[in-house]
Amino acid sequence: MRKALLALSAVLIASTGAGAQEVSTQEILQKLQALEQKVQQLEKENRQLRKLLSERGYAVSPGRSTTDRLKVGGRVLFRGTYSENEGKTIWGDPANGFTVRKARLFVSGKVNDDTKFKIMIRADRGAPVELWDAHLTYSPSYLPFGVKMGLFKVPLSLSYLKSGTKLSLPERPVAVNWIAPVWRDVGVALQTKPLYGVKFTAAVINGDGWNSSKIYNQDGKYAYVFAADAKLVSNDSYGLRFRLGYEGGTDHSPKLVYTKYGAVSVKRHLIDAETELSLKDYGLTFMGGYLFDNPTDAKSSTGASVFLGNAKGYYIQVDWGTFFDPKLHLVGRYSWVDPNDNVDDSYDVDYTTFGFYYLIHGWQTALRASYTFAHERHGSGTANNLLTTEFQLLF
Ligand SMILES: [Ca+2]
Ligand SMILES: [Ca+2]
Ligand SMILES: [Ca+2]
Repeated sequence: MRKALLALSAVLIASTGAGAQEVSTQEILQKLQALEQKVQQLEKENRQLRKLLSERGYAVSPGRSTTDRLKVGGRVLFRGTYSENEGKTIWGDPANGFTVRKARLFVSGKVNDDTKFKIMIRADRGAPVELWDAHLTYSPSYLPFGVKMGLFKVPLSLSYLKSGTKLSLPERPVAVNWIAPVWRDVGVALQTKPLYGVKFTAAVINGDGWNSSKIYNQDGKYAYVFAADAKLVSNDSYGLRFRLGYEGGTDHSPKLVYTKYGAVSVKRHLIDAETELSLKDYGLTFMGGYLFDNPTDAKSSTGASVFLGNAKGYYIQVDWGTFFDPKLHLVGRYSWVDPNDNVDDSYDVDYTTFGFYYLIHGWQTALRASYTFAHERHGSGTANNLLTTEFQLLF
């Protein structure tokens, strides 16, 4: 660093125009020496300041250390829940209590200008450490598209692709959580950006989702995902984004909603349309989505056919960054889902959620809280409304 600085100043001194010819070599050397002393003095002061800081318990490092080549980071998400009932919460966790909802570490970076990678491990809720992301992206300038391969988020739902660190409410809409493939899978994805703000994605994935056993294409069949994503408007005052996704092929994920009805594998014909509208002058962001799946060839674990109806669902959400404190956002959401239309009503629900988040230090240190009114649309209701509070730390 210092040598580069000195070389630069030598060039500057040597190139200061007509006057430069009158400067003798001796004078240049003297100036360099003076400069060298100043740099040494600065370095000394820098060391002293760092020492002082560390003595006072501070470390001198950026919050999320980033270099061109390597970025190391992670997060801890602490959660407390209070449910009306004693059993499981509407999200499947045991009711009432504290948990470490997310504990994650990642390394990402560039191998060169064309090749990026990311590896993330997690130990959510204290589960054994497991691989959660492991992918390479190769996007050389001579190709009109980039290729992503490995273990990554199924690139379908706008809600799911939004980073979990920037969610307005503790969980994604129930319609998305139940119908969209909100899990990781292994495969290859092509992505191209033919116009500014427009992105097309096509992926071939195992369709076996992710589970705690090894990641393989256990049924030998594939799932296919296509998505179009467009930022139709993006300026200082407004933002409008739309994403349309389709999943076909065989989905055999252990997290399929159809496992509620005994089907472990289906052919998907899923359409997911989601949009986000921001009115930045008012701190308002609206989101909405509609999902529809027509599953065919549903099979139980023994290979027997299972008769399923269509799955349908939607959500609307508003996020308001309050004018009296821009760190405080108020959020409301309504989400409706029928995972088995015209066949089974036992899981037809709608959830109405109110909440807030407070960005103490951006998303790096944030609080979230929400209350969900969980409504079972058929049969006798269950007392299962849920209060959730969260503290998030990114590093
Ligand atoms: Ca498969
Ligand atoms: Ca139903
Ligand atoms: Ca209820």
